[in-house]
Amino acid sequence: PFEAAIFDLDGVIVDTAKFHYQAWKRLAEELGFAFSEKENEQLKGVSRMESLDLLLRAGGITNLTAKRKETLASRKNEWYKEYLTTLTPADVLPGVRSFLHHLRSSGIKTAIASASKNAPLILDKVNIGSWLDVVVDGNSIVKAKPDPEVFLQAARLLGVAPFVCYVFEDAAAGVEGAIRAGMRVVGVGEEQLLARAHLTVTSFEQLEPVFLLSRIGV
Ligand code: B16
Ligand code: MG
Repeated sequence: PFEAAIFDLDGVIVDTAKFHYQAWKRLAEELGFAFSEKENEQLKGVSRMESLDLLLRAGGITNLTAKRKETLASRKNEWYKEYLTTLTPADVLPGVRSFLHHLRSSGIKTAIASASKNAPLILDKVNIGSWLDVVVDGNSIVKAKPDPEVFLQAARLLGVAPFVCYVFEDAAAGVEGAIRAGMRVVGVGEEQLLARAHLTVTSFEQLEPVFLLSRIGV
């Protein structure tokens, strides 16, 4: 059975993943090292402070105080929020709105499960709040993906069991978290990066919504 669709936000609903990368790259450059898109892949879906740790490790920087790390993370977040000011409803990724429409008219519940503390701001800017039953984000969870917490909380708030949920994720950490939550996962992105997903699509546009619904068992 398929009763609920749980969406990651950054990189699935809206292309904010590129802004995260731009801001982390800018921080790395300021600290004196280059940071590639490939290295950035492991930061996707991971919390802000854990992302910073991964970035510093990639740059060979150790022994920073907690206070210095806080400063660096807020610097990155200020730049990220600066990039977000350009966001409009037109930045919702191709096929997402019509997929949400199909789900809702088939009686499927919808939720966001994001690691981001900026999720409310982003959802407000792209104006899709009315398509969603539940939003769980970085402000209400303790353990970041790959921990299943964010997905389990979404299912609980939707009032459904994990096994009737499909999760849509662009990050390996998120795919892992959804599997640990006992849910089925559709990877959105490159198949080799999301190998553990039950099905992978390159975008919501790739499959006609009706076809996708039948593929995943409505
Ligand atoms: P923030 P998602 C995640 O969002 C991003 O993929 C990840 O790159 C980011 O570090 C994390 O949110 C925290 O975001 O700094 O805005 O609180 O993909 O889970 O929607
Ligand atoms: Mg994501």
